[in-house]
Amino acid sequence: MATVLDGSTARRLGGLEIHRQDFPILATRRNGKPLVYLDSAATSQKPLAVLEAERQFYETANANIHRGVYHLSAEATRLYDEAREKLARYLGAEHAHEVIFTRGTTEGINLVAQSWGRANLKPGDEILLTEMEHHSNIVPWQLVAGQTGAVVKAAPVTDRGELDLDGFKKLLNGRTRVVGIGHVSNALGTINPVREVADLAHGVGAVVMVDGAQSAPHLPVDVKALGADFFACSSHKMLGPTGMGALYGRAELLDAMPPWMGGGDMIDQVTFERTTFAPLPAKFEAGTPNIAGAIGFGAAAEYIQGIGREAITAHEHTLLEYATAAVSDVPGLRVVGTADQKASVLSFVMDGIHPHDIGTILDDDNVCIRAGHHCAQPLMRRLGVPATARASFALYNTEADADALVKALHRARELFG
Ligand code: C6P
Repeated sequence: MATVLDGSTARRLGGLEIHRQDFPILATRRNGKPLVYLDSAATSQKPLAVLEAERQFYETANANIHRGVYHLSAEATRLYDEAREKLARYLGAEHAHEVIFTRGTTEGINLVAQSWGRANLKPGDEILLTEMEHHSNIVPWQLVAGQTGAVVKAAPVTDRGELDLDGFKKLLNGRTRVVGIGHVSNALGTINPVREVADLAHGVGAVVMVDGAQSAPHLPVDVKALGADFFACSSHKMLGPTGMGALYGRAELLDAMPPWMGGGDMIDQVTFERTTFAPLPAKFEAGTPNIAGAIGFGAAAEYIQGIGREAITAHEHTLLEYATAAVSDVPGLRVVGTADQKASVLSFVMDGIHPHDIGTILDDDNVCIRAGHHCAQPLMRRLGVPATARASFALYNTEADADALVKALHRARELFG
């Protein structure tokens, strides 16, 4: 049974309901059942503002950027540059050229590992991560460790899924050159104390790579206040199109870094003997970029800011608390990840039912959740579970979605006994 809401909670939950109509997919039904989309940590749904921005670009301004002398190319370039400024504002970057457009968080972290890492790491240097990192913030570092002789270490997490700060401090030392940390864990929802970690890392001269894939959509992000040297995020988790992302880097770091991909648009002069490179941000954007994607991404950032990130954070927090209380009534269900500070993710296991079976049964009720290791195998191993079922919330979810989740979980319980 769902927890009964008091009046003020209900009002707060209803506060963002008006925005549901901006997301056409939420009005779809399957077998007569409304869509209950609880997998926004995997990818978010898209509002009309984003769909329209891309459509309008293709209908009225489509041309390649930085190349044509004709008006259409100038307009495409203007829209692309404007999108970068929107993302810089969204992330709190001081300069637009500190924002590099990428294909997503994964590419952003690989860029830092391959460009900064290969130029700066040497044998014996240490790369300090945490046990709750997504594979995207592990594997790129292992690759560059293999190339440079550096070593990857992982700071421990507690049974509740919080970073063990003492354990982190024990591993941090003068050999630590880079600290990689997820702002919000995709598997558990834990919000990490990034500022504290960044201050400690800077104290030993390390640079800080923040994986912002799960924080940029849900929390007010200010890269300066966080102390991030690098911050990567994905458009598709932030109501924007797929195949698009942003990497923030401090200008003096990016300036000193070599390009990691070569091609058109990133050069100054090319001869067969030698090439000189364009200034930021072009140095890191070889080839024709995802122009429409950038414009859609900018529209998504603007849409979120129009609603207000504080309001979104508060809404999702209330919903997470509501859903967490409500699922506790399901027999044999255990929440995995009970950190004090959490955002938007509810991971759980159920006695006698594999998470994949939970996901399949819920799908009969048109309730979409994710089941699996969530690309965080070391974390699953640490917590002693092969996989979890995960419901994740966004600004368009309501208490009715949480109620549908709980109802479907009771049905799963009945089916499996
Ligand atoms: N997490 C999830 O269901 P890309 O694929 O590059 O947009 O994002 C990768 C990534 C990096 N870090 C974190 C913390 C993430 O959550 C993700 C993507 C999805 O949890 C797909 S595995």
